Amino acid sequence: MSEQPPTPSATPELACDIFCAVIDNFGDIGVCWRLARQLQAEYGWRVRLFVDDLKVFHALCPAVDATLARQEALGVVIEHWHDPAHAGDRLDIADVVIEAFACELPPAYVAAMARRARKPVWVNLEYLSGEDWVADFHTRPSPHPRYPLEKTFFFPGLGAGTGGVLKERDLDARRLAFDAPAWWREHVQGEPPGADSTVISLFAYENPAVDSLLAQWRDGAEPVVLLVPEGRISGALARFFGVPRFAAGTTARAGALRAHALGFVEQPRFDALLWAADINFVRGEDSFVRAQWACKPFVWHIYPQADDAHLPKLDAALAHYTQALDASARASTERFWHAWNGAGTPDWADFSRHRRAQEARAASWAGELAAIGDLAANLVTHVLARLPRG
Ligand code: TRH
Repeated sequence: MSEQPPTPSATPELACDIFCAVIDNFGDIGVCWRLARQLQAEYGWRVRLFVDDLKVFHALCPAVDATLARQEALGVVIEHWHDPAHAGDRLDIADVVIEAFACELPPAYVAAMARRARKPVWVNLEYLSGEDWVADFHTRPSPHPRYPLEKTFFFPGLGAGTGGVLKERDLDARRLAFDAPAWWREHVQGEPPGADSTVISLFAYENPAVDSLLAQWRDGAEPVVLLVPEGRISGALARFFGVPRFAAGTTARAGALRAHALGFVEQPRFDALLWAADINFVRGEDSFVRAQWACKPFVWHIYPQADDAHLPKLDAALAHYTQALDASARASTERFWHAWNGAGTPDWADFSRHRRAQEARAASWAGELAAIGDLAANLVTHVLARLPRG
């Protein structure tokens, strides 16, 4: 969509309000916070972020004080959206209004949008899916039933014709400048493991397949070093190693497996975990995207939905990612991802046999994904084309 990404100097300094309702976990605010920072830092927009759960936000950005109604962090104004009808201390309507993931805007805010002389550009930011239909629905307009307002649906995606996914301008440069020894000293109090070890990061929901996988790593011929951010999978690690808690700072060993529990870090530091590992297990939406930019093989634990609605999304992502692999590596990756998402038992030996091919593919896939353009750039282009003149 944006072969020519908009440059900050060519972009008017717009006011932008983003509304985010946290459903669960970290993904909703994770995506909104990343987008807010990018619009502010890369385009100079004045961004205000309405969030209904500041405690979850605090985990991603410790500077956020969960007791404050209004505050600023990293150049973004943050409002505690304490009630669905609440629309800030003053009813200031921005030039650009983003409702994330179909959260409903406060009725008074929508009414004021309709009264504004220059109507705001109103965007509903959808969840990411790699499915083909996304390109057809991306940027479709939806006129408001009562007001002279139009909202458009902006779809993140993994294929041409979609909104793409977020990627900061300096991300590749930061990845290439990653100081691995410093990271290992800070987070694991030691030097990076030798080349004979496979380093795996594990960020996942509770997963019945994890016990089998831990046992395979323990009993394998190659040393495995596991990096586990504290969270929903930690209980399974504690049970496996027979320790009361697998809390940050814990190290446990069994056979060829050494596992380190890590503290949850602020969002800008999350990528370094992915860069430190050889293979990344990620989940949800935002960490799934970051794993793709890390240019390392990855395994996705997709957010489970009712009626298995997530399974076509899993297969769509697999189709993009494995496209250039040979039939055997492709089938093995599919088997492993399916097993990690509830269909079968993961077979590490089968999966890791294709490691070199997966590494090459992870790098080429990141290049293909980048060709769609970064979501923030695509969104800015979309907004500028719809901004009322005058
Ligand atoms: O937390 P998630 O599972 O989030 C979600 C939500 O469940 C949401 O409702 C659902 O719709 C969506 O998934 C699909 O996974 P995700 O999206 O990867 O978000 C995790 C965020 O946490 C991501 O921004 C990275 C960040 N993070 C840190 O900042 N520090 C850390 O130490 C870790 C482990 C993660």
